[in-house]
Amino acid sequence: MTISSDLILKESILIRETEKTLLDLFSKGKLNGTIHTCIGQEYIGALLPQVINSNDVVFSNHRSHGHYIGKTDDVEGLLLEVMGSELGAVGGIGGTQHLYNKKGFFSNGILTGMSAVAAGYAFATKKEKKIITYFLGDGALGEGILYEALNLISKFNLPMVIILEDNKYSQTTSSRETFFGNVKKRVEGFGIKFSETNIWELNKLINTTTKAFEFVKKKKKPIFIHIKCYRLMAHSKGDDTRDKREIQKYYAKDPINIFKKKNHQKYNKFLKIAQKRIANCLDSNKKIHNNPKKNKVQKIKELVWKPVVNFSNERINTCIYNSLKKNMRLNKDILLFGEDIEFPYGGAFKVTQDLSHLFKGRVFNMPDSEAAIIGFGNGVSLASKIPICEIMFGDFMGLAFDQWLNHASKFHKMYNKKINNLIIVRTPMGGKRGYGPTHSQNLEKHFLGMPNTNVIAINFRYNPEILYNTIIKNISQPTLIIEDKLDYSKKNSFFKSKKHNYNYLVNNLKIPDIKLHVSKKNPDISIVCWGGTLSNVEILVEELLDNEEILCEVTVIQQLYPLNIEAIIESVKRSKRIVVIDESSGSNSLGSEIISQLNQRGLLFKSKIICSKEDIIPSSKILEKDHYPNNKTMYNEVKNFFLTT
Ligand SMILES: Cc1ncc(C[n+]2csc(CCOP(=O)(O)OP(=O)(O)O)c2C)c(N)n1
Ligand SMILES: [Mg+2]
Repeated sequence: MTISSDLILKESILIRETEKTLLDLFSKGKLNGTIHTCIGQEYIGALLPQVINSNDVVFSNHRSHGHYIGKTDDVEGLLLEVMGSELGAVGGIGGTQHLYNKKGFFSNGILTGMSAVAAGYAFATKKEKKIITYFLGDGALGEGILYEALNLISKFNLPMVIILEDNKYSQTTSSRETFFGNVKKRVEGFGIKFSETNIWELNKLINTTTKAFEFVKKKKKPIFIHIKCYRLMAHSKGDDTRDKREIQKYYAKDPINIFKKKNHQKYNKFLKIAQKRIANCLDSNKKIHNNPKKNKVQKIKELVWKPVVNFSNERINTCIYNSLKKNMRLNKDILLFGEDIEFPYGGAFKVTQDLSHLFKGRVFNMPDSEAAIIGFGNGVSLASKIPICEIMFGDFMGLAFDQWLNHASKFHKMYNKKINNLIIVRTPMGGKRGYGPTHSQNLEKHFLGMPNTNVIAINFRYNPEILYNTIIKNISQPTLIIEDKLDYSKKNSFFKSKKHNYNYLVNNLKIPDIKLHVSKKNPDISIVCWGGTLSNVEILVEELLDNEEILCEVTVIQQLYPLNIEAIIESVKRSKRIVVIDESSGSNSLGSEIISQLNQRGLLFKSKIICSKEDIIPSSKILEKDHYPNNKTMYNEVKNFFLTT
C-alpha cells in the first residue's frame, strides 16, 4: 500500500490548525494551565491513521495532541478538553496531558511512565493481535523506567512500535547536555529492532513507519523508530530560549510550510476544511459548561460485631496462597507478576509456591524492576485483567512509588471514570529479622492518603484467606496489601485468652476491623494497632489486666486507607483514652491521623502513640531490639499513661 504525502499533509494541517487554535485561546486567557503543542512535528501523528488498525492502541506523553487526533480523529473532544468542558475527551479533568479515548488512546504527563504501562497492555492483549504504539521524546531518554520497560518488551516479545520523537530538546535544554552514547546501540542492546527516519523527508518517513508497523504485524516482535524532528513553537506556552536562527532554519524546512509555498491551492483547500471543522466546534460551544460534582456523602454504617470464626490453622503465607489459588481458578483474568515467584522458589516468603505450575502462562518471574513491575501491572489492568504484583520487600515500593501515585491512583478519575484499573500489589513489611535499614521498614504511612487507592494490612488473627477472597471479589480500585514478614510463619488460629475471656469480634465493614475485648465491660484504654504488631499487643493487654487491672480494648484495623474510624470512635467514647501502637516511626503517621480524626469529630480523650525510634533500622540484633518498643517498654508506657490521665 502506498500512502500519499498529500494525505499526511492534510491531516497534519488539521493538527496544526487545532494547535494554533489552542495557542490563540491561550493568548486570550481562555485556557487554564498549560499546553504542549506539536507544531512542526504533526507528521508523526498524522501518519497514525494510515498505519494502524482501528483496534490498535496508542500510549503517549505530554505532547500528545497530534497522536490523539491521528488515532481518534476527535478534534472536538481535544479542543473542548483543553478548554475545560465537560464535553471534552475526559470531561475537562485530564486536560492536555492526560487524555483517554475508548478507541484506544491513553496519555499521561510523567515522562516515560507510560512505557511500562504500554508494555503491560501489549502483554495482556497479545492474543487480540493489536499493535501498541508508544511515544516518547528525546528528553525522556534519561528516565530509568524506560529501560526497565524495554527489557520487558524484549522479554515478552511484545507487538509494539516505540516511537522516539527526537526534537533535540527537553524544554529548552539541548539533548547535547543530557544524552550520551548512542540510541541505536541502547535499543539494540535490548535485542529490539531499530530504525531511523526524519520528518523532512516525508516519503522516507512514510516508508520507514509503514515498514515498521508491517514488521511488528508479521514478525510479532517490537520495533523502535527514531524520528528526528523539530518543534517550531515554544515547549509549552512561551518558554523558549532556543536560538532564533535555528528556529528559522527549521521553519524553512518544515514540510507544511514548503507545501504551502509550492502548492498553495491545495494547501488552502486543506486549511479551509480544518478551519471549518474547528470553527464549528467553537461556535457550538461558545459557553463552556463544567458543573463541579458534589462528592457523595458516605453514610455512616452502623457497626455490627460478631465473633471471629473460620480460623484455618494454617500458616499465614499458606492462607494467602490458598486464596490466590482459589481465585485464579475462579477468574482467568487474574495474573501474577513478581520477582522469583515461579516454582520451585515460589516467592521470597513462599506465598506463590507452585502457582506457576498450576496456572501455566499466568504467573511470571519478572526482572528486578519494581517500577516496571507495577507499571506493567497498571497496563494489564487497563486491559481489564486483574494483575496481582508481588514486591519482594515493601522497602522496594519506593522505586515503584510513581507508578502507584501518578499512574495507578490517577487513571480512573483522570480518564473521567471511563476505565477501571484493578491492580493489587502485595508486599511484606516490618523488621525484627535483622535485615537492616533497607529491608525492614514499615512504610505504610507513605502510601496513605492517595485518593482512589486502598491500603490494607493483614494480620494473623483474621484469616488472610478470607480477607484476600473479599479483596479480590470486591476490588474497585488499586489496592496495596501489606503483609508482615514475621507473621508469615505464624498460624491463623483461635486466640485462647489466659484468664480473662478476652475474645475477638469482627464487624460488618467490607474490609472489617477486628476487636479484642472483654465483653460487657467498659475499657480503661482503647488500643489501636494493625498488621504485625498484633502478636505483641495480645501479650501486652493480658499482662496489663493481670498485673495492673487495666482493661484494654484493642481495635485492629485492616483497611488503613481510606480509614473508617467508627469502630475506634465506639471504643474511645467509652474509654476516653487511646493508645496507638505502630512499629513505624510515629511522626506523620497513621496514629497521628487517627488522633486528628477523633479530634475533628469532637471527642474528648487523652492519647498516646507508642512507636519505634525516629531513626533508621539497624541490622545488629541488640540495636534492632532497641529500635522497637519491646513488651516491657510498651507495658510501662501504657501503665503510666493510664495512671497519669
Ligand atoms: C518525570 C517527569 N520529569 C519532568 C517532567 C517535566 N517535563 C515535561 S516535558 C519535559 C521535556 C521533555 O522533553 P522530551 O521528552 O524531549 O519531549 P518534548 O517536550 O521535547 O516533546 C519535561 C522536563 C515531567 N513531565 N515528567
Ligand atoms: Mg524533545
